[in-house]
Amino acid sequence: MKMAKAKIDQLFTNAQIATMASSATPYGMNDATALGVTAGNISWMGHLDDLDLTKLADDAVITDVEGRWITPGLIDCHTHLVYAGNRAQEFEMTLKGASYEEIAKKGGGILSTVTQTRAASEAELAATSQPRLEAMIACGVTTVEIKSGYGLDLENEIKMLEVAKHMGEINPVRIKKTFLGAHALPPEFSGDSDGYMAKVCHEMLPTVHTLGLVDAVDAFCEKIAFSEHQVRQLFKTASKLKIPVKLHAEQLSNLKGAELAAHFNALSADHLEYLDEPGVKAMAKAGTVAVILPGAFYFLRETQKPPIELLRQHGVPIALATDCNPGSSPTTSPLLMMNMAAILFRLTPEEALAGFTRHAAAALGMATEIGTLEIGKQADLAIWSIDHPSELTQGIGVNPLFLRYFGQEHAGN
Ligand code: DI6
Ligand code: FE
Repeated sequence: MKMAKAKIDQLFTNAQIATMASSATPYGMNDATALGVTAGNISWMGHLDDLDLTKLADDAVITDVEGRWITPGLIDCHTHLVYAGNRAQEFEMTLKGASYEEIAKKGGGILSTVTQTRAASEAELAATSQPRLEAMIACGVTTVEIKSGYGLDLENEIKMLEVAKHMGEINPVRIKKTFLGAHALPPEFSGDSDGYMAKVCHEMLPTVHTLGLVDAVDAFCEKIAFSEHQVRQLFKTASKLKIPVKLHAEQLSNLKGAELAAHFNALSADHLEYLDEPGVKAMAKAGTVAVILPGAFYFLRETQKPPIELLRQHGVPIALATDCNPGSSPTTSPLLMMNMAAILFRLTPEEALAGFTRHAAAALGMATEIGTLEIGKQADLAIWSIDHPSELTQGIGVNPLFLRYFGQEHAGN
């Protein structure tokens, strides 16, 4: 068999390793100082002196990282990275005192991004989104989830998901595609949100699924978006099609979205500022990951904080993400989100890093493949010029990335 003969083709030496695997040691640190990769997978960790040299390919690349830290590549498990235009003018209006409602009435808000995204060709949409993906890659990101939800009709939702897929094909990064047709009510369905949800369930979701464009289904469960009852219809449809679900829940109020998500064994419930204890318990029971989005909390000047201590007490895994979007979290920086999560919500630096690695992998249903440094997993690595992993969370807008290694890029060797 090919695998049995395969040798280490990339070796990193003189490293300190934060595996982020759940273990007794902080950051899953082990005492290995070298890490070997075979065809894009982690195949060996240990001390160089103990390496059986017959296991090393003759042409192996050996990289001395000079004492730097290796962590899993970062995973951004909640983004709206593909969109056209920007909402900087709305930002100016907000600072002059305009409310969200006033801005929406003047054609702003999510629907202004919908108008601009619909007007963009596939090529334009890809071109305008590409710098955001590159910025994430430059921060050590190796996997990005991208949601649709600025098309809100079949043609434009397909366009967004095709762009996301294409970006994964031309960039050294793994893209997971989430269908968020139920993000907002499109203008042509004004006053008929049940009618729109029926279209999402009976036409849009089955079609994008048949086209192979969907890894998960998401919705915005909120008074200004879709009700618990409407989201239930969507999740029933997704379950029939065997597509995993996730939910924007409890961001601005408590509509019991997290309990609904848990009922459908959701991969994650996201935002969660207004989450209560029954919701936390339901998530714990279902194994649903809590995705915390400090960028949106900060940018919208929210004051209600997600119940971090309750999540800890009930053992709910906490992931973090950028929520990269033009309206409520215009950022591409996971490291900045880690700092905000620590300062605003008192996550520890270790929890913050686990939030962008191990738990983010679980929020995408990929816990067995990525998110920790373990033998057999993808060799998605971020190598940092730091003295200790807590520095990743301490810095504000600092990026100490030294090198990023994306296993899949080397899988064909
Ligand atoms: N919650 C949010 O914070 C974003 N979407 C969502 O469901 C906002 C997206 C936007 O304003 O464009
Ligand atoms: Fe979001």
